[in-house]
Amino acid sequence: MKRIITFGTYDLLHVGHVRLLKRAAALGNHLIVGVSSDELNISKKGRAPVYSTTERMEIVRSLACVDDVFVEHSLEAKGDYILEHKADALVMGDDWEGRFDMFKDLCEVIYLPRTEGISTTYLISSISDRKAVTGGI
Ligand code: C2G
Repeated sequence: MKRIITFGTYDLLHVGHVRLLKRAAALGNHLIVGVSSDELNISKKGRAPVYSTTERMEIVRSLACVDDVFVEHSLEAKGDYILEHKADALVMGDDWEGRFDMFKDLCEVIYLPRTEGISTTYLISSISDRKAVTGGI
């Protein structure tokens, strides 16, 4: 049994998220996802997610490739989460390349290529542009 852990906000779930989660799941037998809290996003990114922590957790939990979800309250607590969930490997998109190498003494650390051309930030601006074109209806 190989347990994989990964972390993310997963706001406005899109194919980039789903592909990352499917590829992470395929590296083991059990996928655990730390979904970052609204407070964590506000403090680190300066904006609240569109969907709340509870909604984002419900959406991620409903994916067939996901076995378990929990709230990620702190970016710095990854070592504790890895130990608590008995993870054998930490998987992240390569926008985080090198950032979690300090956990290599706790578990394997794997960075996977991101999907090009899609992001939550892009979706938010693209949706608001459409609203402007249609007069906000
Ligand atoms: N991702 C991807 N391709 C994209 C967008 C995202 O592969 N086009 C991946 C990211 O690399 C990440 C996961 O999907 O591994 C979740 O992305 P975000 O929701 O943007 O999460 P993020 O804000 O990077 O995580 O400890 C990390 C924090 O929880 C924040």
